[in-house]
Amino acid sequence: MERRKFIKKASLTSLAALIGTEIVFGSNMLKDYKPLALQENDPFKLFNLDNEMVILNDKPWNIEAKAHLLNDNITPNSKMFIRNNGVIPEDINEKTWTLTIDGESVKNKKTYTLNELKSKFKQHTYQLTLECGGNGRSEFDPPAKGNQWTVGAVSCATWTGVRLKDVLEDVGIKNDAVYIGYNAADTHLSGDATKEPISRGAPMRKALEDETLIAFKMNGKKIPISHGFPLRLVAGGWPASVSGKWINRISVRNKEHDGTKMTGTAYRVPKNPVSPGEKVKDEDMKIIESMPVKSLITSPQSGAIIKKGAALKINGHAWAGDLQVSKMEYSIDFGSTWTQCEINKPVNRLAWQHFNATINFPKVGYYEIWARATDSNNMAQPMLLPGWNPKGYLNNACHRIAVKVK
Ligand SMILES: Nc1nc2c(c(=O)[nH]1)N[C@H]1C(S)=C(S)[C@@H](COP(=O)(O)O)O[C@H]1N2
Ligand SMILES: [Mo]
Repeated sequence: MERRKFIKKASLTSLAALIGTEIVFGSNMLKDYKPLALQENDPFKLFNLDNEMVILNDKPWNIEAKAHLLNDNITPNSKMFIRNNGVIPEDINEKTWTLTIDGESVKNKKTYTLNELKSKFKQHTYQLTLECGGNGRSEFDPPAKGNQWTVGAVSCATWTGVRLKDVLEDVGIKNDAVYIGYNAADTHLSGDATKEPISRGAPMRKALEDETLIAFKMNGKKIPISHGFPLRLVAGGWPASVSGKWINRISVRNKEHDGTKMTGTAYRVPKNPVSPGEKVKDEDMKIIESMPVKSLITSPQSGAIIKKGAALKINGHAWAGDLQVSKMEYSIDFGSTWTQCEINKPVNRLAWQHFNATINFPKVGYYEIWARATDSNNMAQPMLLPGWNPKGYLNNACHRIAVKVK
């Protein structure tokens, strides 16, 4: 008879992290036993999410917020979208976790433990906007394959870590460096260990920005497993796919990084406008860099009933990739006329900005409130859908909510 195999300590630790507390007699669990709390596979318990979050996919987990859930200035963990390309790694042990910096353009390849990173380099904290390149995909026609994000694949949390540029300075960068690329511990959905779910990166100018972090804290605590514990890259303002979760390696490349999902239609859009449904050649596509200007009305919730004669306060956030939002407006007449909102300066570069306005409606009836942000280069959001592209990226159309005055 086969000997009973008990669960390994490392697995126990990550199971406990998923459940959110110690499994007291966990060492008695057989190797393949799955605790009931996880058998139910309830993502709300699993990831401690707000129960209004919307599951788009469970293999892999892809979960988005609704607009009104994002009303906080700083996105709490429970309301932060989750986007995975593969399987969340198990057996994460922060004591033995390392980050290797290598690549053709590194002078001295080095491997750091988490403690070395934390003690050797100065720590910085920023609020950083992360939006999935595919946020808004559900509106494109013909539809694009992939998760049908509506508006909720965006967040602005507080991230703490060390600057990638300080670490790169420590290893020394050769003159021919053009790009960094990350590798991470998540695994391919097929189970094929030779395949990676994703390995993206950014050109040196983004890698070397002050706000580009190798982060180990989110909202003041250890990063939740679903968001990249114990270590993730955070490059605010760019498609969030650049912000690699569970990273164990960053390579400094002497060419554009060619990892999984850097080529073809992945996170790339046509260089020139194409007609909907058109096939686009590889060489006519370009990598998405800074995200376009966009905004979200987070209060009231669409469908609100307003009392006749009462003024309505609206609130929301606006962001503009690497740029700032310089103007925020709303319209209640389907975009014929626009009125300015009040908008704050960002807390730091690449943090989203908060706006508000007080609206008086002329009479009872149905209205739509449309919100439009303009960036510091004077580019405004399109009122409706922007240019079609094969994978349905970069939909920055004006957010619209419906209200009734009764
Ligand atoms: N290792 C790894 N990093 C990753 C991903 C992934 O699947 N694996 N998904 C990327 C994508 S496409 C997005 S939009 C963001 C989502 O970050 P979040 O789940 O913390 O919100 O993580 C990025 N980093
Ligand atoms: Mo994404």
